[in-house]
Parts: sequence; structure tokens; C-alpha cells
Amino acid sequence: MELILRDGRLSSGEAVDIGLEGGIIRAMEPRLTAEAAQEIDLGGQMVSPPFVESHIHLDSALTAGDPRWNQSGTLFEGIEIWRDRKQSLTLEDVKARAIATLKLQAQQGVLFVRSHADVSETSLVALKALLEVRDSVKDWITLQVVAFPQDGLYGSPGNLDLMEEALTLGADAVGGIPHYEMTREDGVQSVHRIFELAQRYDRLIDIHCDEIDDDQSRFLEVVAACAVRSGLGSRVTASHTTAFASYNNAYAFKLMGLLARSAINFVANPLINITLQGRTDTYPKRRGVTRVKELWHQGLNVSLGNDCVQDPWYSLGDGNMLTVAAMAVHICQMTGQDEIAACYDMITTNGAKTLALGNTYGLAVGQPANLIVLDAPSPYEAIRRNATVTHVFSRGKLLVHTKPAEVRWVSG
Ligand code: 17E
Ligand code: FE2
Repeated sequence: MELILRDGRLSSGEAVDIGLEGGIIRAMEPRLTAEAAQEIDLGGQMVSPPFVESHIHLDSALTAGDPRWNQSGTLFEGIEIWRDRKQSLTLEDVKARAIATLKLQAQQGVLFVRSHADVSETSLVALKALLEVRDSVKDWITLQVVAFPQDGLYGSPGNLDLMEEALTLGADAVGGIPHYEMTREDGVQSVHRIFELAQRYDRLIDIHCDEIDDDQSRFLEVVAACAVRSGLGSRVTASHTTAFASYNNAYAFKLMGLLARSAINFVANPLINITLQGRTDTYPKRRGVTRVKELWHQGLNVSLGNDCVQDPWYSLGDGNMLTVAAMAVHICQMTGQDEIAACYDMITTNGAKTLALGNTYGLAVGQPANLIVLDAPSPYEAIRRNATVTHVFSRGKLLVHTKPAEVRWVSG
């Protein structure tokens, strides 16, 4: 073995030594007798597959306040600010901010990322930059890029052509924003068009779907029906779906049956939607997050995203996935032990399903050696304490080592 990690602990609590060689996990046993050139003592800490960032906008990351701050806190003011900011995008500007954000995430244990790239600008500069970044970072982090028409697929006459150009250039997934199209009919048509394009270009689908508190925003049913009819199922993701939290239960119950049939993935972004949504409410004020617990009970795949790191929609954020999971525990009231464990799955294995990573992801012998070590003994403690990710191993090599903060009482 090139490298052995000794005295680790799996999320189940079992002790484990892990042997790595040639970028692959070669052995996992409670006590490995083999020896290696390099050995690292994990001191009983938890080893986990890496975190998966299911939903982020790297093109707008780190632009908060430029050209102005979001005063209303709404999605719509965010879109307007971004419309102004994106006029001055350059390849270098987007690449620098995207790479800085990916590093921020990688050092906190994220090695798989799905980013949206706005394709509403004729230059397609955001998309081109993120495709270049996807290639330049591939030796340490896996990036997927969604072609996302922020201003609507039918918002301007050229937008459909821009989407096709983005797919020709190599975007991994087709995106959309049906609730923001000018009419309900345009929204429905956009979903159909997204499915046609995904089939024609053989790409994944990830739609910003019903990110609004309007209980009449019902594009999720269109996405699910298209997923059933096309057979695309698990290649399809519905992001945000916050209106689902406002639907009446009679409709939500009927919808849940269709969703179960469709087997699509869901991404909730609790940090962002708890702040963007509910802005038109007084009291009682709605929570802006989709029905995560109910989707999970239904057996559907739900994963979580940061959505934003310091951008026109959210001036906070540091790319940490444990913060996202903790926010889901709170807002979705998933405080039971099995529910907290489920929220940990939503930032690891469920994210891998959303990204359709297949057997390139997972902590098992024969898998690529991507894994992280946390300063915590269990997923529950990792979320509770927002544990430090002490070691990030990517492609068989130690990528980042972080020492947990050291506290020393000086008197008293
Ligand atoms: N764009 C959008 O439509 N919704 C969001 N939550 C963000 C960008 C961050
Ligand atoms: Fe988003």
C-alpha cells in the first residue's frame, strides 16, 4: 500500500483501517496487517465519503454588494442585481471567483459539485468560464455544469438558441426556471423543451422549479409527468420546489403519488430559501423550504445545496455542507436520530445520486480514493458541532489538512 489510514471509524461506529494505492481504496478492515510507506493515525475519528454540493451558482459567487446589496431580500431583487452585475463578467472574473469558491468547499470536504451557469447572456461567458474551470480542477474536484437560463427560456427571443449553444459547448445538464417565465403556458412549454433538449443531447436535467411561495405555481407536476413519460426518471432533478410547502394537502397528497412514480431527485437549499421565501407574508410566516421530510418518507431522493456564497441573493455563506444539513434539521424539523442521519445522507450519498455519479462515489474497496475525515465520531456529532473536516483525500492523495481550533482556558 502507498498509504494506510489507521484507527478510523465508519458512520456505523465500526473501527476501520483503510489502505490506498494508485488512487483506489484497496482495503478496508478493522485492523489492517499490511504496511505502507505512509501511515496516518486518525485517532478514532469518523471517515466519510466526501460531501456533495448538489446546487450552487459559482458564476455569481463572491459578488455580494457589487454593484449593490439586496435590500428587499427577495429572489426578484437578486435577479435584477445579477442582471446588472453580469454585464461586466469576463472569463477571468468568473474563473477566479469559481475556483476560490471551489477551494473553499474542497477544504471543507466537498469533492463533487453541481453548479448552475447563467446562459441568458449572448456571450455565454459564465458558461464558458465554468466549462474551463471544470477541466482545470478535474484532478482534485469534480464539477458538473448546468446551463441555467436565469432570465427565462422564453424571456428573450434568443434564449433558446443560447441554451442549444451551451449544450453544444458541453454543459452537463439542461436547466430551467418555469415559474419565472412570463406566462404559465410559457413555463409548461419550457419544461417540455428542456426534456426534448436533454434527450436530443443526452444530458441530465436540473430545473429551478417553483421557487416561489405561490401555491398556484405547479410546474413540479409537469416535470414529474415528463420524467414518467420520457423514462428519464433519476436523470431529472427538481431544485428548490418551495411552492410545494404552500400547496394544500389534498393536492400535495395526489402530487406525492406522481412524484413517487417519477423517481426524480430533489434538491433543497434551506439556507437560501428560509431567507428568500416568506417575504410577502406577515404572520404566520411560511417556511420557505420544500417538504423534505415527507419526500424522504416517500423514499424519494433528496439532497441539499448551498445555492449561494456571498451573491446577490444571499450575502452570507461559506460553502460548508454541515451548516446546510444543520439548517435542514431545524427548518424541516428532522431532529430525530434517524432524521439527523438522513440529513447527513443528503449531503453525501443522496447528493451522489442527484449528480448521477454512479459507482464513481462511495467509501468501499475498489472505489476511487476520495474520502474525508471529520473531527467527530458520528454524523450526528458532525452536524451538531459543525465539525472540522481534518483531512480531505482526493484521488488517493491528501489534498487538505486542517487542525481543529484549540481551546485553552487561561484562568478560572
Ligand atoms: N437564481 C435563482 O433563480 N434562484 C436562486 N435561488 C439563485 C439564483 C441563487
Ligand atoms: Fe439556485
